[in-house]
Amino acid sequence: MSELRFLTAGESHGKGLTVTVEGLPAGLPLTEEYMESDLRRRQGGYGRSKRQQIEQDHAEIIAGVRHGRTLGSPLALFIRNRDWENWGEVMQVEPFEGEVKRVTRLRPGHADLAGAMKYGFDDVRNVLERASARETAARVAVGAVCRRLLEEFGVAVHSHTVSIGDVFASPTSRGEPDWEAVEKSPVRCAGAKASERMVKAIDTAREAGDTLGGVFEMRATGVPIGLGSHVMWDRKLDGLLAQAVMSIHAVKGVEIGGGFALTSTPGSQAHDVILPPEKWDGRPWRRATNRAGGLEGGITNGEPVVVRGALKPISTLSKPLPSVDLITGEEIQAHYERSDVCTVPAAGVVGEAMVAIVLAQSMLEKFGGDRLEETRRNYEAYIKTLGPRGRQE
Ligand code: EPS
Repeated sequence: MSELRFLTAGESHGKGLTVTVEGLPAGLPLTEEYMESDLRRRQGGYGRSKRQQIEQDHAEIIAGVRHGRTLGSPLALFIRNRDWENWGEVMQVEPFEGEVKRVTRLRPGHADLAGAMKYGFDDVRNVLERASARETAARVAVGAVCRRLLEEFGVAVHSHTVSIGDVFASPTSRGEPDWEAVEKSPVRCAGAKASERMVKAIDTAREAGDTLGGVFEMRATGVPIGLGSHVMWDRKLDGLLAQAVMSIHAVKGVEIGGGFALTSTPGSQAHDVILPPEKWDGRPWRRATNRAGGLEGGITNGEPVVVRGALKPISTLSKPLPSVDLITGEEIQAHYERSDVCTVPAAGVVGEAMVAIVLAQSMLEKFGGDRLEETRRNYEAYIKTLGPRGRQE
């Protein structure tokens, strides 16, 4: 179990989201302003619903920071839901005497049915409020804090859209995508032509009352060799990353590096040749390729960590699917209020947060430290031990 952990709370249309982050070292420079850009990026992307015009997510620091630096005490954040004001009685905390309209028309694909059965509810709102991907705003705030920590060690985490519906970005070979182009694209895809086609696909889906899924990819650079471990199943970093990315709402698949495609290549073309020291570029133990996605035996190998998430299409459809009423058992059409048409661009930002959280956890597990200088000292001492064993002082 890692030293760094966090808990979120909050309903989609409640007062707001809260997060408590425990286990950060003291002395890490951190401001509310630093978290703004990731929160803004999560709200964007072509295909989002009108909800994002209501919200302007801002994470207020309630505890754990003094004079711009972490204290080593729990960090507490609060993100207000602006929309809450429009949901006063429906989401009121105090007992409510009047009649509130219940949600009983089950949406196939959402947590509605299973959640109502599990918790014994006769109003699906009690499930959908927490099952909503609104919760990812809190995760992105934690992800930004972890990104701040990783930056201190030269680790950067980016993401881009690989596909939306049946439109694919042209495959990037070994190099990193052009991250500036990604951030400028309305669908967070580096290729201008593919971006255009993705936007069109979203428009077509919207007109048809439909939704679209896709694939998003996270790439973490500057990750040192040796995070995670081969010695026990629950310490394998690829497994931890897969769980973290799979936990993002609507994700149905996760791949590391070459992933499923590696199954159809012979072994001679599935692995990454180790280069001799003359060919290293300042970082030890470089490879000719990175099909392993930076992970071998559940341990980082020094190459960029590459994780992809597969997002199913959002289950709330403006042209709803046939369904059944939770109370009467009657055949009806599923519930619809409003919904995103596509959230793949936003999912990439959430994916970055989850990858940053897992990497920060494993960095702290390996290097420890109650204050940042201690973590840094341990990190630097370890880096000196890398390199061919016979050539060390
Ligand atoms: C979200 C807010 C929600 C949804 C979305 C994520 O807003 P509302 O329910 O008020 O329209 O747009 O949630 C879902 C995709 C879902 O299936 O619940 C957000 O802030 O990201």
